[in-house]
Amino acid sequence: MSRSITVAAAQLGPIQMTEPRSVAVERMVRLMERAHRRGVELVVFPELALTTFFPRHYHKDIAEADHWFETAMPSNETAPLFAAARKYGIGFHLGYAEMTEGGRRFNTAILVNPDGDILLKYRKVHLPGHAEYDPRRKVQHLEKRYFEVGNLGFPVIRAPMASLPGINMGMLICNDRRWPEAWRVLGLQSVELVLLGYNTPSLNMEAGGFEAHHLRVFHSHLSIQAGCYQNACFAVATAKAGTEDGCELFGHSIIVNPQGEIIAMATSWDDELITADCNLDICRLGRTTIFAFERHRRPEAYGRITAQVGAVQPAVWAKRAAE
Ligand code: ING
Repeated sequence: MSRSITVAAAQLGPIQMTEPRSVAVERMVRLMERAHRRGVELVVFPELALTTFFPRHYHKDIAEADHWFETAMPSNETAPLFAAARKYGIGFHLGYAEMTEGGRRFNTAILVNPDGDILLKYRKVHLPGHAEYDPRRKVQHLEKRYFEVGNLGFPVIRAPMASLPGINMGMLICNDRRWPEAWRVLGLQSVELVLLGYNTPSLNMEAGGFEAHHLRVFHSHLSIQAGCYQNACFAVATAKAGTEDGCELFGHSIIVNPQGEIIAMATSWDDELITADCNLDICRLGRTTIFAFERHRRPEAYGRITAQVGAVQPAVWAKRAAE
């Protein structure tokens, strides 16, 4: 009997600044109902799924952004999600802005089972963008201003989900997907299913040079497909999409298998559910052959990866004087 689970990316269309959490949660509950009708057992919502992507807005006093954060999970506003999970017997992943009791701010994701247990929490490690107002940018990207670097590492948990007694699940958030180190830390914990949400502008907002528009989606898919192939795992990658307060985010949510193949993709930039049956047993081929880490990895050659932050200049070749 194969270890199979039916998963869904529950892509969200835009959430405007003025849209209350209750409306976003209602939209997500509708997507869970649709997921239930399709026999889905685990739903993945986007990064910062409860609000607009507020790091595009500058606040001199970051406390002015506190209303974008959740101080409790679940809360009154998010309780309907937990209720729907219980009603339909569906697990879910939710990305949101977390304010801890001590007042620390993280870009966070949780994995919740149908009983409402929070099985895993992850706080985004790779925060793109900048911390101070950048006048050169058409749109700000102030994640480094509003969030601390995640302090939970890249955890993987083996937990019951759907009809299976145990699935190895881990999470990434948005920019993390572009960093192979993040995927490999999950892979070194035998991850089988990576859940990730993203909010990614469809245009390059930095004044760093021209980038053809189609490359935005290409780079996102390339990163996820490579991560899955090189770590022999599935991924469910869910966008918040559409135009939020004039800023366009691309959709193209995907579900990817351990061969790096896209097995489902969203085609709208609105609320959309894409689903796939994932036979987790097919992770085994990569893990026992080309990516049998214990047989093939050579950590003694990888020192630079943790010893350095930025790149150094290479040695310069010079022709040897005749001996
Ligand atoms: N968004 C973007 C992402 O990594 C970005 C930021 C876009 C970085 C394009 C580089 C290139 O998908 C978030 N929220 O990380």
